[in-house]
Amino acid sequence: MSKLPDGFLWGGAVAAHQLEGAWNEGGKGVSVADVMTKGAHGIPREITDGVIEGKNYPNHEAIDFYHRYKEDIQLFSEMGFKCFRTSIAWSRIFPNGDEAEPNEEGLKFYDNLFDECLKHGIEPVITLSHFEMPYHLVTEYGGFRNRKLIGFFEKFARVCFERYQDKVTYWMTFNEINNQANYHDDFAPFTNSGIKYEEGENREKIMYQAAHYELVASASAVTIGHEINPDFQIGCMIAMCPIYPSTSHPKDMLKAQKAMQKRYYFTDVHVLGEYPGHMTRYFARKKFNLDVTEKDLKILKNGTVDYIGLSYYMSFAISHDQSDETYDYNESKDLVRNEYIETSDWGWAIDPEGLRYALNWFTDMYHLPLFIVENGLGAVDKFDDDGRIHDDYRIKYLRMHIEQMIKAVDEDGVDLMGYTPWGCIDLVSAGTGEMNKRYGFIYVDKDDEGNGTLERYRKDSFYWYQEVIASNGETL
Ligand code: P53
Repeated sequence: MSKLPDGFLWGGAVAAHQLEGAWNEGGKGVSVADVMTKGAHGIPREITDGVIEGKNYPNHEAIDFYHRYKEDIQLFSEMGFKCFRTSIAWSRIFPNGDEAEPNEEGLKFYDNLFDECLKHGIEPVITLSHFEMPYHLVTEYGGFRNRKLIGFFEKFARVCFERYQDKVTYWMTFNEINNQANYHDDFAPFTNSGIKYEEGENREKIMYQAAHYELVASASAVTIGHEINPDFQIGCMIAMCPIYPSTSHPKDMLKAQKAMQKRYYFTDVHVLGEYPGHMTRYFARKKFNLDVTEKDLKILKNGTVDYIGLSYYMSFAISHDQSDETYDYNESKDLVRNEYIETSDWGWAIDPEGLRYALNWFTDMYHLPLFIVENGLGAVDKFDDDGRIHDDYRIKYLRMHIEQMIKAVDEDGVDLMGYTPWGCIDLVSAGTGEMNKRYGFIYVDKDDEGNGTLERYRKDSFYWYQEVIASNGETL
């Protein structure tokens, strides 16, 4: 007897900009992902002023899913996927983001894609905004620092909900909205919110303002979606990296708790429809004077989510700073290495128990169904002499996490909807732009310089995951 419920949504997850390619086909506009070059571990991706000739923009072609999706969905079907998580590239639907009418060719592409999934009995799970807003919204409006973006997002959401109301039931609004808690780096504010900081700006205040507009836009979309189809399940999407105290020193404990509050208040607003007291007091102490209207607060209250989508890759650890009694969180400075945990080749802490902890934490805090919509190991894969890819390291990582996930459901009573490992087919890394940081069950022949046949190959993990799904998690 399986310990997971019948109908558990096994599948895989991707995002439009990381696999579709065809960046300027079908009437698509330039997105924020199209102006990011390739970086590497420790080397940030450059955010260029528009698309500059001669630079390496890995998302432009990606793995050409736009032209090959039928073949790829066939492979997902072969693995037994019950669902497939992807996103709708906003700039395929509204190339500039502020048009009066949507782009029919873009809408048609997703009709075809969702039909293809449904044909194979695969439920589409759709993120509306996954690091790919139209670049025009950055240059013309300053991204989500501008209140006008709420209206543009609402319109985009409404068009998608109406068009796909009979094809898609599971939705998410903003992918990993809380990544921008790290506003010290340029990456997350740009990918989450389309924000490019000027020299000397108050980065933190601008981030909180942008996040507020996004939270309002999200809540408004939830309300619109439920009006269009009351059966819609609309979730938020949170990047879950639990933050542990580095020791049992009470000040480390408190520091970890305060850090968790700063990194996860986004979830409180999505789920409870209001800001927690620690945040309103923090905004007041910092004299941020955010633009938050009475109407916004009503929208937040009315548009609470149906479930929490989460990514889980790693945990963090933190220690207090002797000189700082405020316990304010600085993600790029405060985190320390956890000596009990090994890391991936990209420095991400591998911590399967952390997944069980995270699932319990969300359940205790919010009492909502959860959906693990990303988890996985980025690794370099090589063909062996027998012409195959023996990715036992990936199988090991996933097995350990699925074991903890099952304990959370079976022993702890967590209400879990499904599990979609990240990058079920190799794709462009979001953080570094590399192809070589691979997550897939399916190998794609393409390297970091853009060379390769784009041919697909089944890795060992492909056959392993097929068994996992067929046995509903019994055979690991
Ligand atoms: P890559 C940071 C921390 C946790 C998740 O990431 C993150 C990031 C951003 O790098 O992103 C999510 O490709 C995101 C995906 C992304 C995936 O994790 O940097 O939702 O778009 O590809 C893995 O290895």
